[in-house]
Order: sequence, then C-alpha cells, then structure tokens
Amino acid sequence: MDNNWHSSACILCENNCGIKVQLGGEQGREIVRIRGDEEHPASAGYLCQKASGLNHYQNGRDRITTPLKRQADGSFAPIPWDQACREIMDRFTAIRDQHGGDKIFYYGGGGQGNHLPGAFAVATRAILGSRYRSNALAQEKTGEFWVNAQMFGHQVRGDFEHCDVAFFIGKNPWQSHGVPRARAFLKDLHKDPKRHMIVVDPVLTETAKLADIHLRVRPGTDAWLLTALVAQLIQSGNLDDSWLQDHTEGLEQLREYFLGVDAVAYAAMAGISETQLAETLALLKSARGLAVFEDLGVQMNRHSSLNSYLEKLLWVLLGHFGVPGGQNIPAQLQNVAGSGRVSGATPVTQAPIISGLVPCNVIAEEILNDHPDRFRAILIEAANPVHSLAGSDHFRKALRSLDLTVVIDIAMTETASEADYVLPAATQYEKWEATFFNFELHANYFHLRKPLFAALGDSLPEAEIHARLIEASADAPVALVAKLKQVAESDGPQGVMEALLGEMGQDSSVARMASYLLYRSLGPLLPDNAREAAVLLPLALQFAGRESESLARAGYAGDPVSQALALFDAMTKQHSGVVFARDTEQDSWRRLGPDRPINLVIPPLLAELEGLSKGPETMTSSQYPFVLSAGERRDYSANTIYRGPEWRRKDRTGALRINPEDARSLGVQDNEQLRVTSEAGTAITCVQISDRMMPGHLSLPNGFGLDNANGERSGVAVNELTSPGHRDKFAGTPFHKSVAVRLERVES
Ligand SMILES: Nc1nc2c(c(=O)[nH]1)N[C@H]1C(S)=C(S)[C@@H](COP(=O)(O)OP(=O)(O)OC[C@H]3O[C@@H](n4cnc5c(=O)[nH]c(N)nc54)[C@H](O)[C@@H]3O)O[C@H]1N2
Ligand SMILES: Nc1nc2c(c(=O)[nH]1)N[C@H]1C(S)=C(S)[C@@H](COP(=O)(O)OP(=O)(O)OC[C@H]3O[C@@H](n4cnc5c(=O)[nH]c(N)nc54)[C@H](O)[C@@H]3O)O[C@H]1N2
Ligand code: SF4
Ligand SMILES: [Mo]
Repeated sequence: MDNNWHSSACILCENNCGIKVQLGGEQGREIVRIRGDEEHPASAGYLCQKASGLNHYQNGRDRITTPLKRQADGSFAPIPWDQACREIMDRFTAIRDQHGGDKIFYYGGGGQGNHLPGAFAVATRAILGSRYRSNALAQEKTGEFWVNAQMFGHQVRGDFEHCDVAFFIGKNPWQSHGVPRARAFLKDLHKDPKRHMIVVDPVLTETAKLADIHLRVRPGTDAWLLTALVAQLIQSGNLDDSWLQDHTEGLEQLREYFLGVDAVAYAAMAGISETQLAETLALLKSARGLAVFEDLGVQMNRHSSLNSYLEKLLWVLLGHFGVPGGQNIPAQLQNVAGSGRVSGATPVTQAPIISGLVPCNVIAEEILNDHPDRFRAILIEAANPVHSLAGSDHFRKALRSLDLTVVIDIAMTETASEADYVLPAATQYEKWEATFFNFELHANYFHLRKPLFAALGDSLPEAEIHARLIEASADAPVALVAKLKQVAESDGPQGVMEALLGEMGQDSSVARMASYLLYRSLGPLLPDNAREAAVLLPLALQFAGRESESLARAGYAGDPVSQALALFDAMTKQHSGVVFARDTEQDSWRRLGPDRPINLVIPPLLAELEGLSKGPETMTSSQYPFVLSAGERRDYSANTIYRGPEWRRKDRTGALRINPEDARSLGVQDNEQLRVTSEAGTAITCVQISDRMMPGHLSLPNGFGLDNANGERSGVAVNELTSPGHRDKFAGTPFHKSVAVRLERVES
C-alpha cells in the first residue's frame, strides 16, 4: 500500500470505525499516523478523539510475550508453550474427570474489537465438557435481551439515521458512541429544525446539552418516569388502535396496569414536572420515526429489566416498529445477543441464565461455597473481570480459591496477576480479527481486519492458542483434522464444508469442534495466510441459508451456497469491510414473523411495576449520603483497553465530579482530594467541581485505576466500591450507577 498506509479498525468501542494507519518507528512496529477510512461502509472517514492513541494499545505497557506460570512464592516464571499447554490441559482434564467438565467455567471471549477468540474457545470447551460461561454482556445487556426475546423474539435496534426524534435514556452517545459517527450525528440533529432529541439523564452531559428536552431524572428513578410516560399515553386515549390491534397482543391486559397510575405523581417522584411530562409526550406523539437507545444509566441501575420493558412499551404503543427511523430487526451474521431466553439456572445460586450467560454478579458466589456443584476452575480470555465486575475484592478471593485459573490476555492485567497460568495473546493488530457488532438495517457490514504486525515475542492469536491446547489433550480429533485437510487441499472451501457437514451428521459433537477443525484444515490454504478467517465459512453458509434475499441485494447472486462462497471470499479479501445485507423495514416484519404479534405482556415485570406505587426506594443513608454513578464514559476513558494513563490529554486520574453546593458544604476545592467510601471499599480521588452534577450525585469514570508493574494505581478502580449483591432481581445486572457512598476530606 502507498506510503505504508494500511486499513484496519478502531477497537475501542462497538462502532469499530474504519481506520487507515501508517506504520513506522522502530522496526516498523509503531502506529505513527491514523486517519479515518473513507471507504469504510459505516464510519466513512469519521473518528473520535480516542482513536489517535491506538499505538498506546499496540505498544502499551504490561505486555506479556511468553507463557507464564505461577511459582510457589507467588511470582511468575516464563515457560515454553508446549509445557504450558500440556500442564494446563492435564489439570483441566483432571478436574473434568474428577468433578465433571461443567465445573470448568469460561469467562470473556471478546471485547470491543475482538469476537473471534470466543468462537475458537467453543472447541476447547467442548473437549473439556465446559458448560457454563459468561461475559460482559451479562453485566449490562441481558435484561434488555430477555425483554426483547419476550416481546419480539429478536433483538431490535433504533434507526437513528432516518429518525426525526432521537430518544436517549441513560446514554451519552457524545462520549460513548453506539450510533455511527455519533458526534457528527448529534451536531447535525441539533442543527436541523425538523429533527429533535430527548435525553433522560441526571447529569447535564454533552448529549443532554444538545437535546430539545433534557429530563434530568433523579438517579435511579427512571422506572417512575417511564411508567408515567406510558400511563399518560394510555390514559390520553389517542393510540393508533387499529395498528396495535393488527400487530400486538395483550393491549387490554396492559391497559389495566396503567389506567390507575397517577402519571403526574410518578413523574414528580422521578423529579420531572407536569409541564415537562406533557412536552415530552407531545414530542413523542409527533414523531414520524422515533429511534430509542437505552444504555448503562438504566441498564446498570435500579429496576433495570423493568426499565427496558417500559422503554419498549412506549415506542411500540406509538407504532415505531418496522418503520423508517423506528426500531428494526437487522440481519445478523452472528447473533452476539443470543436468544434472550432463560435456559435454566446456575448450579449454586439458581440465578437465571439468559442468552446462555451466567449473570456476572453471581460468578464469585458460585465459586465461594462448599456446594458440590460449585465452579472449580476458570478460563478467562480477553476480559479483565477483577477490574470490571462488581466487587473486585470478592472476585479476587473467588479466583484465589479455585483449583485452576488460566488467563489469555495481551497484558499482565489485574485479572492475569491472579492466575496460575497466563497465556500471551497477539494484539488485535497482530492477527486477523473482527466483531459481530453489525446492527445496521439498510446496509449491514462486516469487517475482517488484516494483521498490521507480526505477533510480538512468543505471543499467538487465540485461534492458535486454542488449537495447541486441544492438541495437548488426549481427546484431540487428530484423524479428522488429517482427513479434512486432504479434502480442503483437493476440493477447497466448499468441499471441506460438505465433508464437515457429513461428519456432523454422523456425530453431533463434531459441530462444537468446527472452528478448530476449519482452522487447521482450511486455514493454511486461505489467501494472505488468513487462517483465523476459516471460522467465517460456516457463518457465511448459515447466513446465506437464512437471508439469501438480503445477501442478493448486497450484490451476491446465485444459489445460497454460491452466495456464501462469494461472501466468504469477499470478507477475506476486502480490508475496509463488506456490506453483507441490504434490507428495508419489510425485512423487520419478515423476521418478526408474518403472524407473530408483538407481545405487550411480561407478567413478572408487570408485578414489579405494581410495587412502584410505594415510591422510589431510599438509596442513601446518614452513613452513605451520596449516590455515586460508578463508571462514566468520558473523553479519555476506554474500558481497560489502554492500560497506561499516558494517552489521556486531560483528566489523567479520572476526577470525581461533584456539584458546587456539595463541594462547598464539604469545604473542598477543585483538584483537592477526597476519600470515597462505600460499604464495599474505599478509595482516594481528586475532585472536579461541576454543575453537570445535581446535588447529592457524584460520578467517577469507567476503566481507571489500573495497576502498573510497581503496583501503583492511577485513578479509582470503581469496582473496589461496588457490591455484587446489588443487582436486578431478574437479570442479575448490577446497580453500578447508584452506589451509596460517603465523602471525607483527606488531611494532608
Ligand atoms: N469514551 C468511552 N466510550 C465508550 C466506552 C468507554 O469506556 N469510554 N465503553 C463502551 C462500552 S463497553 C459501553 S457498554 C458503552 C456505554 O455507554 P453509555 O451507557 O452511554 O455510558 P455511561 O457513561 O456509562 O452511562 C450513560 C449515562 O447514564 C447516566 N446515568 C447515571 N445514572 C443514571 C440514572 O439514574 N438514570 C439515567 N437515565 N441515566 C443515568 C450517566 O450520567 C451517563 O451519562 O460505551 C462504550 N463507549
Ligand atoms: N462499575 C462499573 N463497572 C463496569 C462498567 C461501569 O460502567 N461501571 N462498565 C462495564 C462494561 S459496559 C463493560 S463492557 C466491561 C468491560 O470489561 P471487560 O469485559 O473485562 O473488558 P475490557 O476492560 O474491555 O478489557 C478487555 C481485556 O482484553 C484484553 N485484550 C485486548 N486485546 C486483546 C486480544 O486481542 N486478545 C486477548 N486475549 N485479550 C485482549 C485487554 O488487555 C483487557 O484485559 O466493564 C464493565 N464494568
Ligand atoms: S467512535 Fe471513537 S472509540 Fe468508537 S470505534 Fe470510532 S474512533 Fe474508536
Ligand atoms: Mo459495555
């Protein structure tokens, strides 16, 4: 490529904007310049300020380059790969044989930029008989998934590009994105007199400042506001009854729950006036296309599953499903959200498993007990749960009590440093990688990124790590690999898929090994040595089987098998991403099912709704008088993907934001320090006085407080302050956005 510019993507949030990078520096191993990739189907050249630091990820601190084994004295020693794989598999299989493979838990599998590790781990877990798993989705989105499954049978997505009213609830897209080109989008929306925005957030965020209506709800009381909106709407009596009759079921039953609600009183309990309630409803009713995005402000808060339900009732009652600018069901290459259904309960705490994921807030509890069915070993990959899950201390204790902890990461993280073995992964710019965050309706795209660098030291792509783990066990399907390899060499991708399907027909357990089998057989034959891409072939085939028409409109002609082969070929060769589905709103209706009405009634959530009449629960006490929003997205926060603070141009340690009145009563000035204490822990933080915050409300950013090699920390690790017991009663999602704390001056 000219001047050493290469195509890739930013890996810091779900948008995965296309980037062009110029490589240079020592041995060409640095990302020296970054610009937006104009050819990328969704981002079209857009980047936010965070992407310019990506070299801090690629060449970040704490990188590990060789397998590590914990020694008797607690330190780590480097060991060769074959020893690491053999010892790990010996210990895992011993646990499997003695206690059952279902005692081997799997956590992670991908983050904001990497979803392939999880696919390869399926094969390793099949060998081990590992049944239970989880990842970060089970601490934010499972409540919403569960609600969507019951209402639509699918996940839905707002069409912000075509909406005339955008509605953000507990979401600050100026900082967090989530809609393509978020800042440009918000600015355009703000300027356009025909389009409007409503924001529900206790904080005067950058997004709220651009809104037509900012509902500055009291922290943790969204359920009352949303109930008031739905009730007012139902009571106003001017719903489109014929649309609702045709497309929904349960309206009459639903009415019963809302007719008796005093909407004005409920809104008041959330801190919202009668006038604001009326203005909001008027704007919502006037919308031609109402696109809604609820996020962590409500999903990590009191009544989170109920909030998801109420939010969806609101726009369904207004008829915004399957219309331009409303909610739609996009085509899915791979469904990251899973089914949204409950598939049983966890072995010890009996928590519901939604979308196949154990609620993150119960994992430590599932381990720290003497129940015979407790988890006894864990494999953690591409995640930092000691830092990211509620109650870091508790989680650390749980890991220490296990018979075996193995972590696959690029860096020595807070989680890796608790492990028995740490396996070094190549970074996302040193291997083929991709995500399945593909949620656009009209032109949905997938982006397989080509490696920019060779893997550092002895680090390896996860595909290779899993292959080596499998091959270190006595159960590796050696003969089948050899057979498929021969087929791949003689008959190419189509031949190998046919052979694999034949094998699956005879032995259903082969399906779970598919990623590994394809990686070893077809992988080496792919152009540019794109071995990790072999796993995309069955996805392309399944997709073509389900969505042949969408694929045809995206330019892939022929029968489903030829379409799939052409798509697979394009995915591996087009390095700025490919459009794999072109749809209209009609496709949302088709996916919903022609005779399937939208279900309006979720009995357990309606029962919870009745409990709201008592008014919001008191969250604070004289001991803990403030409500802390623990984990805000800011200009320079990016989960824990960047480990060092050097990339931050401001707010290096992540200040505690506090209202001027509260600062005055505590006698604290900007940049001074305060001690923040919750029932779970305590931390020292510097202060930023800001009228963004309402009195009594505090915020600390997400992703700070990482430890460097000397054990020094920059900023507060928020989950030292959170407790796993504070969680939603249905989905088990945490209440991170309303943690009761007290503040004390630090005497220097
Ligand atoms: N800059 C940056 N961007 C990111 C990330 C990052 O770390 N940094 N992480 C990515 C990830 S993993 C995710 S999941 C998304 C999350 O994206 P968001 O959900 O948008 O992020 P947050 O800032 O955590 O929370 C959103 C808002 O909830 C508000 N809030 C707090 N309490 C309440 C309440 O009681 N009610 C309401 N209605 N709102 C409340 C906060 O004030 C905040 O403005 O961001 C992604 N993008
Ligand atoms: N209190 C509080 N806690 C929160 C939140 C909050 O708002 N408040 N937000 C939560 C949310 S929404 C999320 S999504 C989670 C995120 O938390 P996690 O899912 O734990 O993930 P990340 O912080 O994104 O860290 C990803 C890990 O992957 C590693 N990594 C990066 N690239 C690779 C790779 O190619 N291979 C491998 N194997 N590893 C790699 C990084 O070094 C890092 O350890 O945090 C959550 N925690
Ligand atoms: S919006 Fe910003 S952080 Fe997210 S992918 Fe794009 S450039 Fe990266
Ligand atoms: Mo997230």
